[in-house]
Amino acid sequence: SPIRVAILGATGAVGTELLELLASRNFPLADLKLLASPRSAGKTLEFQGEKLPIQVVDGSAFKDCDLVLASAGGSTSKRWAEEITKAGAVMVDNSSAFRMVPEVPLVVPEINPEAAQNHQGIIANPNCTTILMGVAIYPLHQIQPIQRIVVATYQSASGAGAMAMEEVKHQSRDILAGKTPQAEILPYPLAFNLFPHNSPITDNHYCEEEMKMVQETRKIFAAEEIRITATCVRVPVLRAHSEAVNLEFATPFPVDLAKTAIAKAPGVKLVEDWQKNYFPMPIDATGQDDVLVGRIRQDISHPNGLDLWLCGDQIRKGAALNAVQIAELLVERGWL
Ligand code: A2P
Ligand code: 11C
Repeated sequence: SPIRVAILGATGAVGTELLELLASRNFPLADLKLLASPRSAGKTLEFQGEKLPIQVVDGSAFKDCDLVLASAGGSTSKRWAEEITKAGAVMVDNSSAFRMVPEVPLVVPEINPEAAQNHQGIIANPNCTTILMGVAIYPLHQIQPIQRIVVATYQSASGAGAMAMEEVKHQSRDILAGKTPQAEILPYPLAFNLFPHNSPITDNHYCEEEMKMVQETRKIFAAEEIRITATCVRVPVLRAHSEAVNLEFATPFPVDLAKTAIAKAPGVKLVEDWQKNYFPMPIDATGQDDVLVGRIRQDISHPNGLDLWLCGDQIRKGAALNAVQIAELLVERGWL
């Protein structure tokens, strides 16, 4: 039966994509409520040709909801989680607030759909870089367990929200006009520049984004033993993230087997033209559902190593699409 849905953070980069996906994927909607902060009071958003009002979130907003897709930041998720679950709705949360809580499933439908079954009202959507890497390498992990991952990311502005995307455009215009670029949303100018990821640095000198890749990947793969190290970098790309991934196995992993496995896995697309030196690029991944994977090659420094390169739309599979796929999974399996 049709579902009563609310989007918390409907005006954001991920929120507007959620709206688009619910429409284009014909999600079985009984009702759709758009929620945001007081800054958005009085605004509307278009959905299937209709103008829907944005409501300022409050305690009564979640009555009459079956499902809440939340993408308004961790503190907003924490603020409203209890109200949402008390109202009897299931929360699919795109923030990092609950991801590592043991009883909260952390789900990528191509990897661990069954984990969603035992939810207690909250299901967490992983960090974008974790999702994109996960769908690309899980097909290999199923053939032979991955022992160690070394990853470097090239993360677009969209990961810092819609305002950060606008900021990079402004900065680019300013630089081309000979002006000094201003940084307000991001900590430093990103246009014509890059910097190590802007999340807080933790005690071990990794930033939070890097530790999310370590911890979330292990939880989703249900493989605490995988050794993972990450270096996360913000680059002046608008929407899609890229990642250079080195994998180590217990024995050699044939490159051809890796290519076949990735080519037939759900959610990924093999993109390689060695003659033309054409491989995944953020502009090609933008707007795509699939994670593009290429440059799959033997690691010449280690007999049991493989290298690969991937690009994925941070707002789509990295966030909104994965959340909608979780919602579809709940509906299909009757787990709402
Ligand atoms: P608003 O537009 O009213 O500020 P992004 O990730 O693109 O920056 O988007 C963040 C989303 O989260 C926006 O929809 C924003 O709404 C929403 N949001 C931010 N803070 C709050 C809050 N305190 N309560 C409700 N929604 C919030
Ligand atoms: C980025 N991955 O690209 C971040 C944004 O834990 O959901 C999302 C952070 C998160 O900056």
